[in-house]
Amino acid sequence: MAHGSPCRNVNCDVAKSGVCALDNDPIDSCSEYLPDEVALDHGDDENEPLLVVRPVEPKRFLHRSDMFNRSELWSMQKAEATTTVSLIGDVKAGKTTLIAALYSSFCKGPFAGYSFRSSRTLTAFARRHHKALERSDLPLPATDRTSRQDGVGFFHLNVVGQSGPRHLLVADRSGEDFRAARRDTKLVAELWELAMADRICFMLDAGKLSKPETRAGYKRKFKQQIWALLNNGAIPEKAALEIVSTKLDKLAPRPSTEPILDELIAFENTVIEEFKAAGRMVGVSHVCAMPRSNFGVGLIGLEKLFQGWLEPRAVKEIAPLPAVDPLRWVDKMLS
Ligand SMILES: Nc1nc2c(ncn2[C@@H]2O[C@H](COP(=O)(O)OP(=O)(O)O)[C@@H](O)[C@H]2O)c(=O)[nH]1
Ligand SMILES: [Mg+2]
Repeated sequence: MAHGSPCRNVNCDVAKSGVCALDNDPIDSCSEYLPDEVALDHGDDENEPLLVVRPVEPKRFLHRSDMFNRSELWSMQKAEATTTVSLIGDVKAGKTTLIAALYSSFCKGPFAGYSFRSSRTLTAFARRHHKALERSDLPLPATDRTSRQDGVGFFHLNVVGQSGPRHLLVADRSGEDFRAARRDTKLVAELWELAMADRICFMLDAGKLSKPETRAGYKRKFKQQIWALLNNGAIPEKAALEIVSTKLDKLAPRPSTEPILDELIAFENTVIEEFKAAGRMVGVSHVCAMPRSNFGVGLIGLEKLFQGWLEPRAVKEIAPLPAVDPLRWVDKMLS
């Protein structure tokens, strides 16, 4: 039998014609017809390429690990229940340093009653932290300036506490964006992340209140920032509001390590009253994330701040209110 032919009879052309030379029909009733043999691999064809079976490697997807942009944010929020915190503050108010300090706290171990589980933005955290600690040519450590071109980015932290695992997203936007929106309220609409924030923190640079020459101007700008956002509908009703006063070390003149808070508290109280008049509650936190003016002061308020951010909030009442004097029976069921 010619190799490759299903028939032992060399005169049979069944492979091509499909007709048995001995007129057997069906073909496999012929005793010479052995189609199965064809299927066998005789292993005598030296030119046949070797079939190499390689183990299938599982695909690995590496995360960029940089700050989330808008589309990455949506996919995260679709997959997990998240708490989003937005930091609002002028240039150099201490937003990025605060974020780096929270990351650095988790690098040391459990923090504020939570343990670190994972982060999808580790590189972004590490870069900010590195910059804050780096022994550079600068006279003092500093974080990279977040610029207007950067837009808004989100840091992600997945931690676990007594209430179970939590996903925290912290928005970091350039102070220049907030400053621009304060001066031209048409730009307020571009601060899109505020609409989805669970908590909005107004970052108050307490260092600016320590100097009589900057105090009055800074207080005015701080309030202007709040009103520009409130009056233009950028602060959602559902968001918890908080004044986060930063750089408390600047209120502790050496050799004292106790910040003098009178001026700060008096100003915070006027802002709280203004919020109250507008029908909004606002909390206050005091922090020192990098005591570079007075190291004796140490870190202040980070644990309490973080716990407040992840505090479970009252679930909103989503049941519809009963209709007044309903006409339809279906509406009467609610009352
Ligand atoms: N003394 C002191 N300086 C701080 C503190 N937090 C931040 N800074 C400094 O303030 C400057 C601006 O901080 P940064 O976090 O970049 O501000 P951002 O523009 O709001 O992100 C940096 O030089 C920081 O080192 C603090 O708690 N104490
Ligand atoms: Mg910044």
